[in-house]
Amino acid sequence: PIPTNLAKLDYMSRYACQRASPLVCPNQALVRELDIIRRSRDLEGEARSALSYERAVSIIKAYPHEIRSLKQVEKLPFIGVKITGLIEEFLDTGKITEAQTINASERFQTLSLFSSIYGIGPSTAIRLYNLGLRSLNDLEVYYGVEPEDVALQSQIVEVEEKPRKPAWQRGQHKGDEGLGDSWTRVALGLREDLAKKIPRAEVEEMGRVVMRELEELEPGCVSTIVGGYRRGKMESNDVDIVFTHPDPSKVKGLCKRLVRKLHERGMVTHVMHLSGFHAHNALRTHHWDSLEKALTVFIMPPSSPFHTGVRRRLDLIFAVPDVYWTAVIGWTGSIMFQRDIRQWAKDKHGMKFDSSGITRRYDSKEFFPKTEKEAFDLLGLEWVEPKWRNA
Ligand code: TTP
Ligand code: MN
Ligand code: MN
Ligand code: MN
Repeated sequence: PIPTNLAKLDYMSRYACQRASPLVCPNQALVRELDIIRRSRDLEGEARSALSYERAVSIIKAYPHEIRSLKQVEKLPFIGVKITGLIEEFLDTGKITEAQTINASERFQTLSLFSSIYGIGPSTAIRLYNLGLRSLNDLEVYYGVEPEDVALQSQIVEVEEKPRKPAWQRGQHKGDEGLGDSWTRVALGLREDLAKKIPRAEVEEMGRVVMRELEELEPGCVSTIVGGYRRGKMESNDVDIVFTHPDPSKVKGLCKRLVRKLHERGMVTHVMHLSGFHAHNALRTHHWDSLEKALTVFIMPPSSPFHTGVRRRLDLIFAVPDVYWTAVIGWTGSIMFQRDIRQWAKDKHGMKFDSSGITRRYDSKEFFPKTEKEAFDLLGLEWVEPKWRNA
């Protein structure tokens, strides 16, 4: 199915938010090869190079035909000399030697493994690699993981992170250096569960279970399940939910109350980050943090037919009604789609966009879209269905 306004979208655009990017594209094998190099650059701390590959991959994801000749890609943005050479090799041989070499290397495999642990980012992974560690067992010994780290915690584990740059300023690095050794021990204990993907039906059940608890706490809340689920992924790594309440005064403090309730019911076992309207956010200089959010570990209650005992990552985001739709857009992603909305808003409209609002730069006027479509309209963007935001 092709988006109805595909004609108005433009796969040649430099902005991912003007392109239609499906989950699976006609050039998926090429994308997979280039993405190995992208991940390797990322793991090696070569952020600029990683971003170049990310942009190249993203433009190919939106290319609507199978690529059979270099002529098809020569006019695409972000496809420079280096990438053109790699595509040429792929067209000739069906593979990219550099990607295959990287993929087979012990270093890449080990860094990938280490950074798959929540809270371990590239530079920690490299440090551990340089210490000679190679396996998860090595990590457990190094961090002194005890059986109780692996066992289900009955007591809530709060791991408050240091303030750090928002995701879009960090590239894809999740949690690097933000979390300490105590969290890493917990994350190692959870790794088998958190590595398991979440099917759509279970994502939906998690949404229902959480909403039932929230309704008891504060009737009348509304929510949208966002993240990869909303973009159509068949299996997610976590569940992301944005909430609001028609009465803005009911939203403040609700995130903490919900997390406490879920914890009391045994459904939330860990909380990695709980944030609200801190004093330092009152000036709204720290927009990303002005939504209340909790990054948690959830376990389905025994009363649910989906109860398996597998622990899941659950992100809860609370927004006042004024910024609900910008929060939904931001947390629907993809990261690249969102990053380019921000860039587009700045370049074309002198506006600042992020999950916590839309602000005009010159007079700081804030805009409060009443729907998601209205937010796109405000930014002069064609509507893009969530399942076409897999940039
Ligand atoms: P993620 O949950 O990290 O990723 P995802 O849902 O796209 O895919 P999956 O969970 O299956 O791996 O982030 C969800 C979206 O939220 C992401 O596309 C961009 C946005 N986001 C932020 O705005 N800030 C953040 O700190 C993070 C982690 C994500
Ligand atoms: Mn903060
Ligand atoms: Mn997600
Ligand atoms: Mn998430």
